[in-house]
Amino acid sequence: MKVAILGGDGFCGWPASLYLSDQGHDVIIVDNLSRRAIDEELGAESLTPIATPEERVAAWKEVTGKEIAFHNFNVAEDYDTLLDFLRTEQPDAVVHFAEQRAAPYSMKNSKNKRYTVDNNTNATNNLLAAIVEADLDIHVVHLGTMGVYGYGTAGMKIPEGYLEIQVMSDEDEAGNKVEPHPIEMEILYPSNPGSIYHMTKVLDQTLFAFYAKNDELRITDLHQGIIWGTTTEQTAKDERLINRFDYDGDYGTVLNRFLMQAAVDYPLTVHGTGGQTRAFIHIRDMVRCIEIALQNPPARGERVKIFNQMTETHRVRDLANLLAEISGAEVANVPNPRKESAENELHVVNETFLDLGLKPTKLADGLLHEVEEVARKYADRADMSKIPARSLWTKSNEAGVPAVTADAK
Ligand code: USQ
Repeated sequence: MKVAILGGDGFCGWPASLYLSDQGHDVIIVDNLSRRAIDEELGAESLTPIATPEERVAAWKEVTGKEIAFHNFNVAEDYDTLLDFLRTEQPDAVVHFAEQRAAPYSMKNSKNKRYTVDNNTNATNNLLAAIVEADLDIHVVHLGTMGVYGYGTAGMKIPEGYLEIQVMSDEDEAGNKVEPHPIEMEILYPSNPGSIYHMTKVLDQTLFAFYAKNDELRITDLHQGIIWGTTTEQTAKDERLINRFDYDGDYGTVLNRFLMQAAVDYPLTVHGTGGQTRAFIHIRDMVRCIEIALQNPPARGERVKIFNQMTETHRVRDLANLLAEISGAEVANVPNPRKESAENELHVVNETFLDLGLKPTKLADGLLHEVEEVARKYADRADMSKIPARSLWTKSNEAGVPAVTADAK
């Protein structure tokens, strides 16, 4: 299958590109290197030393003999280039990772809020509009988020995208009064995003539903949980193929941050009570899920397929306590910079991927140490001043959150 990976230089895009190439697919990466530019803007680097995209694809060729093409352009801004690219390459599928993915970065200031909304929604709309204009039948696989649902429970497991509901009506279709009777329908699960970033993925859902209905585009939206791990079988083949490892307060995600903090003897930064429960998936399962989604596209005219891409749920404080137990790390409860429920339960349906053959890599499988080892190996590259999360959801979060110092913006 010929697959274009938009955002193929990023934390998920790069290992997914390598995995698909390794499975024999013809992979083309499109990326404008915006994530690397944000590293510079924040003065925060990946803990692992990542090679340039050119070095990466050359190393892949050297190590495996397989070619991955790389195109540098901005999907959100260069519509004509995107359209030409699709017309020339005519990929069977496009995997769309080309979005700003950090909740704290999106909440930092109004500039970042506007950038995240502009970038993410334009990237998605440009892709969909270009596929229609090019008149191509391309399956779009999009990396969405579990965060579109919010993290509560309504006394039921969160379904895969759609909710069957029943409403009572005392009117018929012509508006005449009749005996109250139930009407059944299926709707997108009510959205409840907790950040501007998560909100852009809600907007994406509406774009997908429209283009699937109006233009019969074939679209799969993957509602992914928090990734943990950094290494896949492919990224481990050569140091030049290494994946990025974010540990800073804006881009680092919770479990990888805790593992890095344990490795460098930094007290684990539990926000508030740590009662937040979230969905997780190992990076090796993520790449496999992308391939499974590619192999199971919806038919033309079918509604958007939505899969919950997660394998287990954990409470933040349980993760911190587990790491404290196995690595001797200290746990620090810090004031929560976010506006989110202090405590929540989370139960999620994830049968589709399991039925299609995913064999989950669970926390219990011993890979926690592998991540800590990677962090320990590159510990000398860590900048401790970048660890605290300083992006505040509202002004009222200010109390107790570490102040920004001149060298730690
Ligand atoms: N948290 C801590 N301490 C930390 C960092 C985070 O207690 O040092 C807490 C947060 O307050 C939050 C939870 O851990 O309650 C998760 O935070 P996170 O930074 O790991 O994840 P989040 O900001 O939600 O975003 C990440 C990815 C995003 C993806 C999302 C999946 O950056 O791209 O969509 O996870 S999900 O969380 O399921 O919506």
